Amino acid sequence: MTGTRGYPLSYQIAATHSPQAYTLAGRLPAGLVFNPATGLLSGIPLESGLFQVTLGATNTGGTTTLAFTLTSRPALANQSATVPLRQSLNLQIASSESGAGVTYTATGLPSGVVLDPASGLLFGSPLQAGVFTSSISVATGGASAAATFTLTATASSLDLWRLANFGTTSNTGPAADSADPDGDGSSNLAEYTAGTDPNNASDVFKILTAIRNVTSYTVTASGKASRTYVLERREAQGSWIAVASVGPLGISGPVTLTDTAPPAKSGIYRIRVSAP
Ligand SMILES: [Ca+2]
Repeated sequence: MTGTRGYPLSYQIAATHSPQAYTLAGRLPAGLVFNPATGLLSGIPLESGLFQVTLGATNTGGTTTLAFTLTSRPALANQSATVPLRQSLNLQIASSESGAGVTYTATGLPSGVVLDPASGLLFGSPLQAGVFTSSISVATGGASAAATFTLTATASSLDLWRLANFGTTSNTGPAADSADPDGDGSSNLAEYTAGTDPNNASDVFKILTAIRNVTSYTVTASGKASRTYVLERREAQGSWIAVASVGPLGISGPVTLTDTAPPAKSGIYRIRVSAP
């Protein structure tokens, strides 16, 4: 007979020839009781393992016995967690068991995530994005239970951008944030933000024209869809102040920003581009 720790269980001894009483020898898991008058075994097992007992049925003709194994499985539910790609994690597989003599297994984890079989702790950091349905088990005292642990490792938009442009989500080598594989002077992180192609030196965020009139200063720059552009100005000893803003752009194309009150003396301008 098999039950699960923490869940109600009942078992009626079946015997022929109208038994008058029943016997049970051996140890039952805590929480189960045996009724010798009715032969009913019932309760909620409070421990896991294999329990060897001997059942007996008695009538006027004598007693018949039967060796019987009661399996009380650990409780182990399907469970899930969502973690960011490459971020370290500490996830405890939840079960009814703890302490010495408990063993966990897990298969199908993303690379970078490992299991401590004694504690059921999943640790490390996922190196693959996606949904991983891991088969998990917990065993103690000869009884075991199986379930699934669904681990979702989510990729950020920057991860997905790296994957699209460099075939990897790893922030290393030519795909590193600080790298400039096309040699256009703009780092990968800057190209991600600007929405430009990190593998094409001619596609880079740049000022196209700058025109100073008597009452205005107008700058055009290469614009990309969904990006926002802010023209900022600084005068001597001053701080940067925003003087014009355009975006988010609906489509890619030149973006025009005008300072309608340029300083009488000199000033420095820059354009800040931001991604959604
Ligand atoms: Ca570049």
